[in-house]
Amino acid sequence: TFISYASIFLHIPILYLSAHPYCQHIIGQYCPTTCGVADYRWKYKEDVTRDLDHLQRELENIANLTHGAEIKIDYMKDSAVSAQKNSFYKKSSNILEDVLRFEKTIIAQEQQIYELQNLISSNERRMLELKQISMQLQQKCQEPCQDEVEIKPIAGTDCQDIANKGATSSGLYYVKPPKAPEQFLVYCEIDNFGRGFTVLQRRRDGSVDFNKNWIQYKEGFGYLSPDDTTEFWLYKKRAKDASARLPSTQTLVGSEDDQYRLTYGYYLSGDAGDAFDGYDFGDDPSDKVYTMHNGMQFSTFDRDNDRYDGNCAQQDGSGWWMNRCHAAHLNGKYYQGGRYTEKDAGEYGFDNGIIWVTWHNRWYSLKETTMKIIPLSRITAGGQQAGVKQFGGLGDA
Ligand SMILES: [Ca+2]
Repeated sequence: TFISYASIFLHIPILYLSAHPYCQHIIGQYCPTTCGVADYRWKYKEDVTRDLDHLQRELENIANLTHGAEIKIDYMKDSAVSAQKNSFYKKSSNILEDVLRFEKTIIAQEQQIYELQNLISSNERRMLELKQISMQLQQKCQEPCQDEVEIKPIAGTDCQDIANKGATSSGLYYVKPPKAPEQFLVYCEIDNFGRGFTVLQRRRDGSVDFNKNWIQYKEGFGYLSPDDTTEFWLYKKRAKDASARLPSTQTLVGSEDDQYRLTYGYYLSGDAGDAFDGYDFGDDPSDKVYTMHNGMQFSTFDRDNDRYDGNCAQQDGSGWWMNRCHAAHLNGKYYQGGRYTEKDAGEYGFDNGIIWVTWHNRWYSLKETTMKIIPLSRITAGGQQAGVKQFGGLGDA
């Protein structure tokens, strides 16, 4: 095409000269004249014209092609824009979102894996510790077993029998009443006069919850200690039958068939008075009858044997010889400060403390109590004032 352009410039004068075809005859033969040049150039006119035509067509083609290309480019631009706007863009952004989501999932899973690894290693540590403890225990178990609690060697039918056999100090003893199927452990209080008391109940710090069900009261609960530092309810513990368990105090409590009825026919005077005999609160003429405990059956929240329309044991949170309901309530809720109010009493708002109403009013909860059993023979033998007074000497002022 470079040659073709050169041709265009050369042929412009030729075309002009070709308007004078006759001059070739006038101008000389040897030295090329203008006409000669023109004539010489004329011979190429046809080729040049053809070249020009060809060139023009080429140019036109190029122009057409350029136009088409422009259209194509425009179209492509449009397509690109619309594609970006439409499916492609959406697709790619969806893919992006998916990728992000996967990345997040991967990160979360990596975190989980990390946490699990930590858990595994902490578990491994703990297992190691447990193995060590287990090894220590195994070593200990290989040593001959020694009871760390001192249990006195003398045994008897009850604590008085034990005292009669020569025991002089309080502590843990085995007793086996004649009808009991097996011996069981009790705390015996033995005083300097050789009197033995079987401790039935001990309250001293509120460490044991006395809101227990029938079976628990039947089996006993809390903790026995050789130095009288713990709280418990021993009654019926490891004994199928209360009368078998306590033959020498058979008038105190009945058998389970009779719901462990309290038969408390005696009380020798003490500072605390006899709350078991009921109390006239001044609310109702029948107060004393309604609150005496003598002859009452034992009740727990799941065994209502009281003489009240409702459930005294449930309302007052204890197991006790409920009437409707009580003047004495030694299995009541422990209140650290002693004094308490209806608000403190919780859901039911009744006097649910450790109460001995002939000594303190019903809104004072005793801080220490002990219930002890003594043989009936000792009462009838006389001279038991001090012992029973101790029974009444509950708590503090
Ligand atoms: Ca009832």
